[in-house]
Amino acid sequence: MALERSQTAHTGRITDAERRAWEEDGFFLRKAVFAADEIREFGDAAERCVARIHDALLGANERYAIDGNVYHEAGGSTVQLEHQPGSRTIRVIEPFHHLDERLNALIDDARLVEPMRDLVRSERVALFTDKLNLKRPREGSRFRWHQDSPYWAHFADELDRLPNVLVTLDDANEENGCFRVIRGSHRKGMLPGLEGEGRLGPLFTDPRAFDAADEVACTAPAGSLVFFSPHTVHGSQPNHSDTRRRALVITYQPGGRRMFKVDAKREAGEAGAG
Ligand SMILES: O=C(O)CCC(=O)C(=O)O
Repeated sequence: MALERSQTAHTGRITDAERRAWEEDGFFLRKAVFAADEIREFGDAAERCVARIHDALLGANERYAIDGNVYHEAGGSTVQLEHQPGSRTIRVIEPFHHLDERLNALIDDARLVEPMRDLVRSERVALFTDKLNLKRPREGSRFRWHQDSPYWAHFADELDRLPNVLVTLDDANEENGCFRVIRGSHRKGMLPGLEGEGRLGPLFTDPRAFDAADEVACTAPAGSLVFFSPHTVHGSQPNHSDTRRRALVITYQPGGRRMFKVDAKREAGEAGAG
């Protein structure tokens, strides 16, 4: 399905067309918001985070497996490794903001915070959580269809005030596993999960609960932003290409509230960590 209705090149508060896309589609895309030198800085910073986590994995850390997927609590983050048995490749780091100053500063960038004031429905916004998703060439695995709201339902009261923004760190296309959404799937709130598929199954959305014909592949150049609702069904395919596909996913909330994985408050914007 074509993207046109949900994409703009705007950088400030959200436009009327974006508001309509948010309400009707559950997402909108802003292409090429960051300049080439900034994108390079973010990519370098992401690799510094990976290096710090690799160091942390060499020290004492808690390791566990759920449904065969390996996780570590290391360096102040939850770290997921790629799924192949014995893989040491890092797939997800949550949170990442404490690992690198450049990425910590990005959380306060007006190009993220200004639209978030509208989506959070508060002039004061704070960080809820932040993830670095790394799809390495040939090894990066899929993200199954899911909503974020069921993960957060036991923690947060106002699920509809937890908007996400995905920042592409590399050009994202169908071959390297670009981000995908199900247009309009946010409108029914939390959808049923999978049954009989292990402990994680209930967190993946039952495909009978949405229409696969509404799938949109968010192909976009590096430095683009996809804003999406916590109820929007989303996921992505494996990286079958020789190019990496890295992305940040940052979730905001009204100011004055504590973060999801860290027992501290992190205001964003002018009042942020600076
Ligand atoms: O990075 C992706 O392609 C998927 C991200 C995602 O589903 C998530 O972080 O919840």
